[in-house]
Amino acid sequence: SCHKADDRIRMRMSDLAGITSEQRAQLLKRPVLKSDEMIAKVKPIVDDVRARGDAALLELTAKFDKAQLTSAVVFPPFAPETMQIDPDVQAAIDQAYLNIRKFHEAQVAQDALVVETMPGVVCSRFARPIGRVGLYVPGGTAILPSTALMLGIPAQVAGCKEIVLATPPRPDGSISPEVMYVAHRVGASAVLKAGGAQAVAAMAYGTETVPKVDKIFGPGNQWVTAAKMLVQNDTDALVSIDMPAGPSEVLVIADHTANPAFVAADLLSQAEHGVDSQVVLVAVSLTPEKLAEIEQEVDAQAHALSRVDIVRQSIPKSIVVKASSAQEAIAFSNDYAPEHLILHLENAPKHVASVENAGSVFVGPFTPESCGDYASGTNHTLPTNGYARQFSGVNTLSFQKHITSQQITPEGLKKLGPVVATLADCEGLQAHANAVRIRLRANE
Ligand code: HSO
Ligand code: ZN
Repeated sequence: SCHKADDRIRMRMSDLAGITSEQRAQLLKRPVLKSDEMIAKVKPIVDDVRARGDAALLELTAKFDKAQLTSAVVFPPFAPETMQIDPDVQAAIDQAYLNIRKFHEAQVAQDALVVETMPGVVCSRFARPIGRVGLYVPGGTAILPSTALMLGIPAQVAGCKEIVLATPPRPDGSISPEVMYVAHRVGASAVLKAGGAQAVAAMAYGTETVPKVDKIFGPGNQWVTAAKMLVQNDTDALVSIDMPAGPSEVLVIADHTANPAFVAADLLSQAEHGVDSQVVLVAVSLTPEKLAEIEQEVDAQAHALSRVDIVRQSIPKSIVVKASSAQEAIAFSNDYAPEHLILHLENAPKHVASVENAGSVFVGPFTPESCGDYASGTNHTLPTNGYARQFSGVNTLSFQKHITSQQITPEGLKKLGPVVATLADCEGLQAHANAVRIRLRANE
């Protein structure tokens, strides 16, 4: 090939056959998130914004984003010149918008759940939007209008009344027009030109100009994640968060039917996100030749990328894990609980039933993760770091809460009342029992 052997970009090899449980546990590990340390670092920033509001926010934005702003918030209607984008990009955003909207609208339960548990005892449950939400759209090495879509659309579909979209400004004080266009499409009620812990703090507590929100969503760097965790634990802020976030991940399972170029392209699409991206290939009974082909493809495709310098750091930290069957591969994946799982397997759809832990699954050779990242309809804000064991990705329900309700008739109380009174007596809570008996007597 055209480059020197020592310039090869390659993954580390390991084999599930004959490894110890300690070695297996090592393969399942992510880099340690130093959350305590980071929380201590962001605390002064969060406290400063809380205490001094806009003055602190503007100073921190000047310091970290090198942008001199006189005001951190833009309210709609947004000036057309701030949303001027390439017509092809606009058409692509519009198509992505429709698909994501369609999938997220289907997640809304139209009617309240109504169940008569005993004659005359009717219990129900209905959804209401979370009133005010804050959406964090990262800046940094790539502009991410797709993240604005993934957070803004479910907020809009859920019916949130206030949608604050925060994203770090560029040094000239502007926001990328693509992100502004999405803010407009999703009906954002404010765009906050701030990033990092200071943006999270401003949305959690509110400032003179930044509206306070009830829940904060979105991926971000360690500073953003730590700030979200900090404000979530402050009962004065009274704010919740979507989920803890870590570096982006993909686990690809490939067998003899896999196309080496497709597999390599999928691995690299995750590896280019950042130097700490987590990329795992589980190779199911691949011949050494086939494995070598994948490695060559990774190397060759990597060198052609504009972000080769990022990939040069993330790919050598990535691992190839050899497995002897698809079942063994899926079992490993379930233990790893990847953010994204791609199945390059013979009869890929039949294996989906065995998936227990994953943020989102990509089935078959023509389903690249990129489609889910941008435009197929599913959400790309997904649990990382193994949290796919207990968290769902962001979805329409993430922007709602459920209220339960009940109504009992006199006949219903006649049947249910004695049950409740007995349990209240058992717990020694006489007032509870009285609240029932006083009514039973009145109905006699
Ligand atoms: N793969 C990322 C999402 C994204 N990809 C945005 C491209 N743009 C989430 O894990
Ligand atoms: Zn991506």
